[in-house]
Amino acid sequence: MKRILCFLFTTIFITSCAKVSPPEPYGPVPTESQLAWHEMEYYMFVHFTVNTFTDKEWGYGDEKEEIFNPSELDCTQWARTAFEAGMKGIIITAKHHDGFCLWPSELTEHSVKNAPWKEGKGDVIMDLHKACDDYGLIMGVYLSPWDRNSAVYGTPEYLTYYRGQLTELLTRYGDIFEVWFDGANGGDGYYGGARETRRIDNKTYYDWLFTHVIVRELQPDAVMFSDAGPDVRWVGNERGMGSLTNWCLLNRDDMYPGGDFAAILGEGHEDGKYWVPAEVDVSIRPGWFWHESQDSLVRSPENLLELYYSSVGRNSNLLLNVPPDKRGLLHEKDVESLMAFRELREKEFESDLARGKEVSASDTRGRDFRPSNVTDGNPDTYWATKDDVTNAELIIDLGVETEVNRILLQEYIRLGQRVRGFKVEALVDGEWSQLLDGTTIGYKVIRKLPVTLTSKIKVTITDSKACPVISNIELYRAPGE
Ligand code: FUL
Repeated sequence: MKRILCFLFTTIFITSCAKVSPPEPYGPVPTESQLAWHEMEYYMFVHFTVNTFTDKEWGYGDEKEEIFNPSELDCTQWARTAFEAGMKGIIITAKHHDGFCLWPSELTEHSVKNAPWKEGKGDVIMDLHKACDDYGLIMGVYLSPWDRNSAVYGTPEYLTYYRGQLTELLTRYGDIFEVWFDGANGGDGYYGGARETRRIDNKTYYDWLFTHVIVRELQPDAVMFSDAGPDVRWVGNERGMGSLTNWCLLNRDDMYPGGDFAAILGEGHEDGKYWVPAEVDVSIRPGWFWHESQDSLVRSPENLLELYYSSVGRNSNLLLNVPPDKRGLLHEKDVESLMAFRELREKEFESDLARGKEVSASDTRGRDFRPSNVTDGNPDTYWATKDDVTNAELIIDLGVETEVNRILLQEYIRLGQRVRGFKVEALVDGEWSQLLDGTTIGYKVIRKLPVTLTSKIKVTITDSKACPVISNIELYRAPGE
């Protein structure tokens, strides 16, 4: 009898101590570069070229180099502003559709080297690279595939030129975090004096896979953006609107930049074969380039906060364009708005009311995956259920009656994006009252809730592709409501 008891106790002891294995990844998962990209969340777009001086949005390609002559160009001011605004990096139009290069490319005469600025000795990309380094920011480059200046645009020779330019940009300026390929393609232009319309087949002309290999070789840690990825996708609009249902997944095999895909880019594909999260690109002004007539039309701090909710709050990154003016400086109006937006944002998320609070769950995988991992402030720990559970609830005990009106949720995306549906309830007068009905989560969602006085918040994962893995839940009482 003694022996049987001893055996039983030992078995129970060993079983309870056995380490439960983490869930297997489900579906596509992000690469390390994509994970680092997700964490950047908010960074600056800089549109600057001859257009700044001609008051245009798209230069024809025949602009004289002499017109590029900023009187006070100061990339340090751009980087300082981005840093003080809480941004993590800057992506610059190294070359826009007009073909003018902001660096002294050896492959064309149409660049800063023939401009009066710094007597042709200037290099905006180098200046920005140094300024970014000084402020701990990282730099990205936009190299427009469409080039209205190049005489060879539309022929195979242009691809050699384009890739040569890309090689210069990816080898001269340190680490590049994102390479931005836009989808505007072909049309009328100067084309070395031909002044004609050139159409290309954007599905085949650029032979993108070849170009991707060059980027991977020269900057293995960079992500590449376009309508179709391969690493980061366009969100499908330039209004700053991420999609409420937003899968980081995309079936991109048959997609290409400049195709007619805007309608599906917001949501992505629930059954997508690749991890290709969405980036929201939007301008602080009506135009992408600076126009004096738009100095009075800079987005207000409140408007920027709404953009933040509709981008970062919807599982997307926010690439906010702030165009330098003719002086080569970010305009005072834009800077003022950015700083006030930072203050608003800080007040909005001043104190996480869920941090360190007790959490219980209807199901838990094991000790390492305990419910309180979602309120421990550690992005590397998460709550997970057993493999066969795809519907489960968490209750955060706030201890005392507390007012809340914002919730932030994150999945542990190293294991894939899983959640299809969730809801949020609050205990009000002893009854559960529903505050929110949501769909996907992904890297991060931040949602507004009605102002609610409660002591307990319940988050129910109502539908998930595989057992849910939730790394973080935060609750806030934002002011002003
Ligand atoms: C588009 C361009 O045509 C616009 O001028 C702007 O640069 C925007 C961000 O991308 O493709």
